[in-house]
Amino acid sequence: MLQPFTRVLDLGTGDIAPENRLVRRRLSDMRGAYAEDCDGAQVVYEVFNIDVPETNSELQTCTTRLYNGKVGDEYFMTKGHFHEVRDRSEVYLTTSGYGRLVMATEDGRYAIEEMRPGSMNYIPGGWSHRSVNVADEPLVFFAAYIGDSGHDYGSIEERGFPVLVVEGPSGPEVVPNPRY
Ligand code: PAN
Ligand code: ZN
Repeated sequence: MLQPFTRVLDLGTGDIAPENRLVRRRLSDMRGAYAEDCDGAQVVYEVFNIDVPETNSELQTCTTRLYNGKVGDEYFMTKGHFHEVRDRSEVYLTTSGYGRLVMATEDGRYAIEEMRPGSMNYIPGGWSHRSVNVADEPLVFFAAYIGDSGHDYGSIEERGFPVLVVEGPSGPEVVPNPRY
Protein backbone atom coordinates (compact mmCIF):
# COMPACT_ATOMS: atom_id res chain seq x y z
CA MET A 1 0.00 0.00 0.00
CA LEU A 2 1.29 3.49 -0.85
CA GLN A 3 1.87 6.14 1.76
CA PRO A 4 -0.47 9.15 1.25
CA PHE A 5 1.30 12.22 -0.11
CA THR A 6 0.78 15.80 -1.27
CA ARG A 7 2.32 17.74 -4.14
CA VAL A 8 1.94 21.44 -4.89
CA LEU A 9 1.04 22.47 -8.42
CA ASP A 10 1.76 25.96 -9.74
CA LEU A 11 -1.45 26.59 -11.71
CA GLY A 12 0.19 29.19 -13.94
CA THR A 13 3.33 27.32 -14.98
CA GLY A 14 2.40 23.67 -14.36
CA ASP A 15 5.48 23.07 -12.20
CA ILE A 16 4.96 20.38 -9.56
CA ALA A 17 6.97 20.44 -6.35
CA PRO A 18 8.69 18.20 -5.56
CA GLU A 19 8.88 16.90 -9.10
CA ASN A 20 9.35 13.19 -9.86
CA ARG A 21 10.05 12.97 -13.55
CA LEU A 22 10.16 15.34 -16.49
CA VAL A 23 9.56 14.50 -20.15
CA ARG A 24 10.65 17.21 -22.59
CA ARG A 25 9.77 17.13 -26.29
CA ARG A 26 11.59 19.33 -28.78
CA LEU A 27 10.83 20.13 -32.42
CA SER A 28 13.31 17.38 -33.35
CA ASP A 29 11.09 14.88 -31.47
CA MET A 30 8.02 16.00 -33.46
CA ARG A 31 9.33 15.14 -36.93
CA GLY A 32 6.55 13.70 -39.06
CA ALA A 33 3.76 15.10 -36.86
CA TYR A 34 3.27 18.25 -38.97
CA ALA A 35 2.62 18.65 -42.67
CA GLU A 36 5.81 20.76 -42.83
CA ASP A 37 9.19 19.41 -41.78
CA CYS A 38 10.39 20.51 -38.37
CA ASP A 39 13.65 20.10 -36.51
CA GLY A 40 15.76 21.78 -33.85
CA ALA A 41 16.16 22.05 -30.11
CA GLN A 42 13.21 24.38 -29.42
CA VAL A 43 11.06 22.87 -26.67
CA VAL A 44 7.44 22.26 -27.72
CA TYR A 45 6.18 20.84 -24.40
CA GLU A 46 7.13 19.43 -21.03
CA VAL A 47 5.30 16.89 -18.88
CA PHE A 48 5.83 16.83 -15.11
CA ASN A 49 4.91 13.42 -13.74
CA ILE A 50 4.12 12.18 -10.26
CA ASP A 51 5.32 8.60 -10.24
CA VAL A 52 3.08 5.89 -8.76
CA PRO A 53 2.94 2.17 -9.61
CA GLU A 54 1.44 1.58 -13.07
CA THR A 55 -1.45 -0.59 -11.89
CA ASN A 56 -5.20 -0.25 -12.28
CA SER A 57 -5.58 0.53 -8.59
CA GLU A 58 -3.55 3.76 -8.80
CA LEU A 59 -4.06 7.03 -10.72
CA GLN A 60 -1.24 8.50 -12.76
CA THR A 61 -1.16 12.30 -12.53
CA CYS A 62 0.92 14.89 -14.35
CA THR A 63 0.86 18.38 -15.77
CA THR A 64 1.67 19.39 -19.33
CA ARG A 65 3.12 22.77 -20.28
CA LEU A 66 2.60 23.17 -24.03
CA TYR A 67 4.39 26.23 -25.36
CA ASN A 68 2.93 28.56 -27.96
CA GLY A 69 4.27 28.47 -31.50
CA LYS A 70 3.57 27.11 -34.97
CA VAL A 71 5.04 24.88 -37.65
CA GLY A 72 3.69 26.33 -40.89
CA ASP A 73 0.05 27.11 -40.08
CA GLU A 74 -0.24 24.28 -37.50
CA TYR A 75 -0.10 25.25 -33.84
CA PHE A 76 2.27 23.60 -31.39
CA MET A 77 0.61 20.40 -30.18
CA THR A 78 1.35 17.20 -28.30
CA LYS A 79 2.24 14.03 -30.21
CA GLY A 80 -1.06 12.45 -29.21
CA HIS A 81 -1.75 8.81 -28.37
CA PHE A 82 -4.22 6.04 -27.71
CA HIS A 83 -3.87 4.36 -24.36
CA GLU A 84 -2.19 0.99 -24.80
CA VAL A 85 -5.07 -0.50 -22.81
CA ARG A 86 -7.66 0.99 -25.18
CA ASP A 87 -10.57 1.36 -22.75
CA ARG A 88 -8.66 3.47 -20.22
CA SER A 89 -10.17 6.92 -19.66
CA GLU A 90 -8.60 10.21 -18.57
CA VAL A 91 -9.51 13.67 -17.25
CA TYR A 92 -7.79 16.95 -18.15
CA LEU A 93 -8.13 20.15 -16.10
CA THR A 94 -6.78 23.28 -17.79
CA THR A 95 -5.22 25.74 -15.36
CA SER A 96 -3.78 28.32 -17.77
CA GLY A 97 -3.97 29.21 -21.46
CA TYR A 98 -6.27 28.26 -24.33
CA GLY A 99 -6.36 25.25 -26.57
CA ARG A 100 -8.29 22.55 -28.34
CA LEU A 101 -8.42 18.91 -27.34
CA VAL A 102 -8.65 16.76 -30.47
CA MET A 103 -9.92 13.21 -29.92
CA ALA A 104 -10.53 10.35 -32.34
CA THR A 105 -11.65 6.74 -32.35
CA GLU A 106 -9.95 3.96 -34.31
CA ASP A 107 -12.86 3.91 -36.78
CA GLY A 108 -12.34 7.60 -37.65
CA ARG A 109 -14.88 9.49 -35.54
CA TYR A 110 -13.51 12.68 -34.03
CA ALA A 111 -14.42 15.25 -31.38
CA ILE A 112 -12.95 18.62 -30.50
CA GLU A 113 -13.37 20.23 -27.10
CA GLU A 114 -12.25 23.61 -25.86
CA MET A 115 -9.49 24.00 -23.27
CA ARG A 116 -9.52 27.16 -21.14
CA PRO A 117 -8.76 27.89 -17.48
CA GLY A 118 -11.18 25.72 -15.50
CA SER A 119 -12.15 23.35 -18.36
CA MET A 120 -12.49 19.76 -17.26
CA ASN A 121 -12.29 17.58 -20.37
CA TYR A 122 -13.37 13.96 -20.05
CA ILE A 123 -11.64 11.58 -22.46
CA PRO A 124 -13.61 8.32 -22.54
CA GLY A 125 -11.90 4.99 -23.11
CA GLY A 126 -11.17 4.25 -26.77
CA TRP A 127 -10.48 7.85 -27.82
CA SER A 128 -6.98 8.98 -28.84
CA HIS A 129 -6.14 12.50 -27.70
CA ARG A 130 -3.92 15.42 -28.65
CA SER A 131 -3.81 18.97 -27.19
CA VAL A 132 -3.25 22.01 -29.38
CA ASN A 133 -2.19 25.45 -28.08
CA VAL A 134 -4.14 28.11 -30.01
CA ALA A 135 -3.04 31.18 -28.01
CA ASP A 136 0.05 33.35 -27.52
CA GLU A 137 0.93 31.94 -24.10
CA PRO A 138 1.69 28.45 -22.74
CA LEU A 139 -1.24 26.04 -22.32
CA VAL A 140 -1.05 24.29 -18.93
CA PHE A 141 -3.23 21.35 -17.91
CA PHE A 142 -3.36 18.70 -15.22
CA ALA A 143 -4.18 15.10 -16.21
CA ALA A 144 -5.28 12.04 -14.24
CA TYR A 145 -5.57 8.57 -15.77
CA ILE A 146 -5.77 4.95 -14.73
CA GLY A 147 -2.35 3.65 -13.71
CA ASP A 148 -1.98 0.79 -16.19
CA SER A 149 -3.18 2.80 -19.26
CA GLY A 150 0.16 2.95 -21.09
CA HIS A 151 0.76 5.11 -24.18
CA ASP A 152 0.53 3.94 -27.78
CA TYR A 153 2.06 6.57 -30.08
CA GLY A 154 2.55 4.29 -33.11
CA SER A 155 -0.86 4.52 -34.75
CA ILE A 156 -0.91 8.33 -34.47
CA GLU A 157 2.61 8.53 -35.90
CA GLU A 158 1.42 6.46 -38.87
CA ARG A 159 -1.75 8.30 -39.88
CA GLY A 160 -2.28 11.23 -37.53
CA PHE A 161 -5.73 12.50 -36.54
CA PRO A 162 -8.72 12.91 -38.93
CA VAL A 163 -8.53 16.72 -38.54
CA LEU A 164 -5.89 19.40 -37.98
CA VAL A 165 -6.23 22.65 -36.03
CA VAL A 166 -4.57 25.42 -38.04
CA GLU A 167 -4.37 29.19 -37.83
CA GLY A 168 -6.80 30.79 -40.31
CA PRO A 169 -7.40 34.46 -41.14
CA SER A 170 -9.75 34.90 -38.18
CA GLY A 171 -8.29 32.43 -35.67
CA PRO A 172 -8.14 28.66 -35.16
CA GLU A 173 -9.77 26.51 -37.84
CA VAL A 174 -10.43 22.79 -38.02
CA VAL A 175 -9.56 21.29 -41.41
CA PRO A 176 -9.48 17.70 -42.70
CA ASN A 177 -6.07 16.03 -42.46
CA PRO A 178 -5.06 15.17 -46.04
CA ARG A 179 -2.64 12.50 -44.78
CA TYR A 180 -5.19 10.62 -42.61
C1 PAN B 1 -1.07 13.41 -21.06
C2 PAN B 1 -0.05 13.45 -22.21
C3 PAN B 1 0.79 14.72 -22.27
C4 PAN B 1 1.78 14.72 -23.45
O1 PAN B 1 -0.43 13.43 -19.83
O2 PAN B 1 0.79 12.32 -22.09
O3 PAN B 1 -0.06 15.83 -22.44
O4 PAN B 1 1.21 14.28 -24.65
P1 PAN B 1 1.78 12.99 -25.40
O5 PAN B 1 1.84 11.88 -24.40
O6 PAN B 1 0.81 12.72 -26.48
O7 PAN B 1 3.15 13.32 -25.90
C5 PAN B 1 -1.89 12.14 -21.26
O8 PAN B 1 -2.80 12.13 -22.05
N1 PAN B 1 -1.52 11.05 -20.57
O9 PAN B 1 -2.19 9.88 -20.73
ZN1 ZN C 1 -3.56 9.97 -22.31
